[in-house]
Amino acid sequence: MTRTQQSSAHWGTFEVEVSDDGRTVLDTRPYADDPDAAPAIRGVAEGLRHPSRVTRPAIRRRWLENGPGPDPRRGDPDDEYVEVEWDEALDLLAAELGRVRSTHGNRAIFGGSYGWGSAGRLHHAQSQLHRFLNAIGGYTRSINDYSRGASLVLLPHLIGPIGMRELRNRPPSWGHIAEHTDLLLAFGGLRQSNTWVVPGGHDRHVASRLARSAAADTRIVTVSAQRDDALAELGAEWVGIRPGADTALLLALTHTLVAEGLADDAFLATHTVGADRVRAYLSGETDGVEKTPEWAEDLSGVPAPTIRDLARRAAAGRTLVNVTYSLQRAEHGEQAVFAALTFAAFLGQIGLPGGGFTHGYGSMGDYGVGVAPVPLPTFSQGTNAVPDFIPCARISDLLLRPNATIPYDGGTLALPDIRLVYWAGGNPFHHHQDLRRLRRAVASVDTLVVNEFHWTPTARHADIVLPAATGLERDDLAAGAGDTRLRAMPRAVGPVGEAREEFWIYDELAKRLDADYAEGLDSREWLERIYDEWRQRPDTPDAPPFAEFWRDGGTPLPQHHYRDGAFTDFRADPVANPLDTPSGRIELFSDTLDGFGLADTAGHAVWIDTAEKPGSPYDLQLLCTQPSHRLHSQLDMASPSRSTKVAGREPVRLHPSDATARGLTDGDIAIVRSAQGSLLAGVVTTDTLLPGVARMHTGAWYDPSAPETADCINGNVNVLTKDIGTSQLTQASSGARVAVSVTRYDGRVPPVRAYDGPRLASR
Ligand SMILES: Nc1nc2c(c(=O)[nH]1)N[C@H]1C(S)=C(S)[C@@H](COP(=O)(O)OP(=O)(O)OC[C@H]3O[C@@H](n4cnc5c(=O)[nH]c(N)nc54)[C@H](O)[C@@H]3O)O[C@H]1N2
Ligand SMILES: Nc1nc2c(c(=O)[nH]1)N[C@H]1C(S)=C(S)[C@@H](COP(=O)(O)OP(=O)(O)OC[C@H]3O[C@@H](n4cnc5c(=O)[nH]c(N)nc54)[C@H](O)[C@@H]3O)O[C@H]1N2
Ligand SMILES: [Mo]
Repeated sequence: MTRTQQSSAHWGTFEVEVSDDGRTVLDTRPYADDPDAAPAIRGVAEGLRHPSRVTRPAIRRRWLENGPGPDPRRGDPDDEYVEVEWDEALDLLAAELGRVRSTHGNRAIFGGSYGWGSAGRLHHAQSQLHRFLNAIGGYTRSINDYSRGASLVLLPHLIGPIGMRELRNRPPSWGHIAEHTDLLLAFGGLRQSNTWVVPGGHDRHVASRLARSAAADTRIVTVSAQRDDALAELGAEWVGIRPGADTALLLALTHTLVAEGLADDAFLATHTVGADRVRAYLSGETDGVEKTPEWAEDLSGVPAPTIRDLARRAAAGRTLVNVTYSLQRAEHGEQAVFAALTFAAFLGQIGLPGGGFTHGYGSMGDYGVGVAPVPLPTFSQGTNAVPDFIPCARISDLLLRPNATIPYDGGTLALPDIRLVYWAGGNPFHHHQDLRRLRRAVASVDTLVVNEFHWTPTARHADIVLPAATGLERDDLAAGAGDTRLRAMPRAVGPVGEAREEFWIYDELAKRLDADYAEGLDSREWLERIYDEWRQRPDTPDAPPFAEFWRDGGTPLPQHHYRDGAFTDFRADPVANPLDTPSGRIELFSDTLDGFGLADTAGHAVWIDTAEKPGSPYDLQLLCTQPSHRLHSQLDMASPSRSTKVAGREPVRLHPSDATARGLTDGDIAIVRSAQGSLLAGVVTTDTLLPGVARMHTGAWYDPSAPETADCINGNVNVLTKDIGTSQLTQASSGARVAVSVTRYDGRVPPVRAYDGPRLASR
């Protein structure tokens, strides 16, 4: 008799079938109530026992023999690791942490550790690492994210923290859209596969189903370089746009509103500041260039009549302007968000049912689906005694430029001299740009420590690798925003090999360093404690005692559905319900931003041409998008992700005309090059792309094992992307696109070794 239980992941709630001896996970499958489950779920069981699992603590031989210090060979695929007993690994690591602390101070420890980790409120990788590092005196941290890092810095200046919460938690729901919205203008499309992911877990994937029902009443226009960025069933109109040109299009749409008397001057006068400065910029008074549809056509490829028509249609009914995160994950990406907010303000529908501005449809599965009206249980991180931080996407700058300063949000940040990096729950050799540069960066530290499930490319650069128990190998509880239930996540099987809970790892390290991590409780006792603390809060629902919660597999979470959308109160009375911006209104011109005096930021939205664009020899614009069948790099080794590969590696999509011009057909292997590096990819042709545009998903495991052929022979796009901040204001990731060349590869095809793990020796 097999046993079936539930578990949670960022790709959703799912069912786990365990063998009758309780030792093996036989299958993982979608939860029966989930109408649109993520394909990745099928790969969880396979990932759990995959040969790429880290099963014992391992130390890189060169570090073990030579001691800590910079080493240009970090990440060498031929490096050998020595498997050791836990005690030896923990003693070595505690001694090294102690050495760095006493010689260089705690600010020499970088514990930012950006990444998605796993679902689960107690065993949250970053919270646990941060709690441990805080307990030993603190660490240099990182802030913001790779997702919407530019928006997170820009938008608070324009709409304030209140506006930020409204925008994230209270967008018009799909129901509102169906009821009220005539036109949904979707910049960056509405990709179904992106809604399969919700941080923290998700009961029922309903976003694409709701979008489908909204489409019966709402005209959807997607603006993107790919026609299939919207589900075919949505019947969306497609406006093909040159990637990176949205700001120009949005400025021309706003120009048309002004030129044709369609702008809502009353709303602009009462709810915004700076509309006059925007008008002066649009007319060319500011810089001599009028932002007409003809001007935007040259830059974007969208015909001027289409632009005029779109502006008129937007003004004629209830219009919602949505921008995906991808638009701002690029050089000057924040300007697209700024311009979209400006256009929505000129339409004057912000705060009206089904109208205004949203930022999350098509990017995150919980957007517009519901919000968690109560906080969720959390494991406290303690307090950090070190004040230093970086915006997370400046990791290579941090390691390569100790003691330098970088501009950020109107100020300057001094970069500490980092000697030890500890990563848990993230994969920078997946997520960061320009991996050649990142390799040079990690070569410069004394010690790199990684806790991992798998021998990821990041683990294979580490000096100390500690095997962590996965979400199926530990007890936890989980819920995502908008979930209907706080779920128990009982462990399904024991950890593989000698893998341990990270809770145990940090407790052991803390003891060796005379610090207190666990307050005398074990992880199971902590689970009960964070649950009880949550249950006793006055603002949480009437939840049962822990034993009952655990037995029932969970407890309902109240669902709050706003009757209306974001900015309703502000719209109704901007004096009584102001935003917390300097003016109390939406700032279409911000004196604060203007006052920063930055070359790449003005007080209002501006068109700034990017340095990175197609031109000889890198004549194609490569979009780097979120993968459908995995979460970033997670589960890339399992069948759902592998089923998407072409010629045994990550596919590159090309327009048939671009493929033919390069002598390429489906199934060929191509070499893709940029100014930063090169990779091998399998060719797929499709006319759903604009000519001149190519596309690859992120997340293929970096494979540097045949450098004579390419920097990565498995198709990790981040060997191609450029490691520059979005701007001096926001300093976020610019990973969404890069100029590349694509040519046939007819040479010897080296085998992919990314999932094999390193050479291991034991004592
Ligand atoms: N070029 C380009 N690059 C991008 C993007 C892009 O659009 N273009 N997108 C960016 C975005 S938006 C994001 S969010 C990032 C994502 O970047 P990451 O979040 O770093 O990517 P993941 O593959 O999810 O990495 C999570 C890692 O944590 C490990 N892990 C999971 N749970 C645990 C745990 O409990 N403990 C420990 N120790 N480890 C655990 C997994 O095995 C995995 O290796 O990528 C960014 N990179
Ligand atoms: N299945 C799955 N879902 C995911 C993730 C995953 O790894 N797997 N990751 C999650 C995470 S962490 C995040 S942050 C979100 C990210 O969400 P997004 O950043 O919105 O997702 P992307 O897939 O990178 O981009 C969406 C679309 O934007 C279009 N696009 C790119 N550049 C431009 C441009 O300049 N202009 C216009 N108009 N369109 C452009 C592309 O055609 C692309 O298909 O996705 C989440 N969802
Ligand atoms: Mo993200």
